[in-house]
Amino acid sequence: MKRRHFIQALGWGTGVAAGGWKSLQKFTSLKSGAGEPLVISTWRVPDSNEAAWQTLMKNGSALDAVVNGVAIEEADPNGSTVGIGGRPDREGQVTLDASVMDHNGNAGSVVYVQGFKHVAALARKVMEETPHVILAGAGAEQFAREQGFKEEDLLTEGSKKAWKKWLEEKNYQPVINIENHDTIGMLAMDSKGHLSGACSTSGLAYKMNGRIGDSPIIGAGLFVDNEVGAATATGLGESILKVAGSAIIVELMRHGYTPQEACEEVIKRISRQKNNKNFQACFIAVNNEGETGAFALQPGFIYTITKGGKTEVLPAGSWYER
Ligand code: SD4
Repeated sequence: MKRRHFIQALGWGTGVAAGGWKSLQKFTSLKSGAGEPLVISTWRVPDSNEAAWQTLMKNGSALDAVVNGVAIEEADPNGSTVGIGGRPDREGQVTLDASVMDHNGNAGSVVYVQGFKHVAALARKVMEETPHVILAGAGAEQFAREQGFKEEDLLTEGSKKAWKKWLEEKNYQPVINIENHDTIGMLAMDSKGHLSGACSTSGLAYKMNGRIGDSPIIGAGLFVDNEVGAATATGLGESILKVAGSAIIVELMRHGYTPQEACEEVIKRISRQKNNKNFQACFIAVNNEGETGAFALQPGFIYTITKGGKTEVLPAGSWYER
């Protein structure tokens, strides 16, 4: 018997009300249906969702959809945590990280990439054109050149100004929510019921040179198992890495948790980390039946979901309340 069925037989399958689980009643999983296309992304990214949706509507695969979708954010110079315009590290260098996974369990990732904004597409190339999963730094950039990716300066005037201002005090504090444009994690289901995901980021503003977060690490910032579901993350990468967040969410779903319950369980584990009131961690998830879930450590996390051609930006529940 699947765990969920077992739990339901015991009569406490949904809406468990104990401690931090109370939000379950407010934020139950949203149901779509296997094979009914859907796109779900971290933060407010309606244009990205629209691009992904249009890809699905033209019979593109879930993988095509997520790579096209996150490319919109990567190309937006106003987004301060993704692609061009992403905030630099302490040395003033914009270094990007990204990962992708497809419905066959294939994975690709790039870390510490400079001068190329479409890092999710580059991660896809790593997945499809190389025998490896992760390429880093100069090697990833050389591969990008060979693959014909456009090279450009990603440090915009706005980012440079913000960095110069930051240098005056050099006060390093992870920002809890950058509500509108933050790391984009996107999951999609296509009409065949196949799931794929992509995650793209410039990481934390003013990070130490060489720092890598969760977003390009398979199992932390992104995980897809077509037999079960998919999850992706945003927030303080260090907190997400330490619990293998996205992989654990998928594993919990395998054992019968709804996407919502699985996101909440992993946030509960993160809530035990030190300084847990001072950083943000957030997850979105979908299972292979098209049910979705979202949950965060702190209030303020929003996500964008597109189903049936309709896009909505919704608030997620959180461990700590306002
Ligand atoms: C990182 N998780 O590099 C990313 C940053 C992020 O909202 O999601 N910011 O840790």
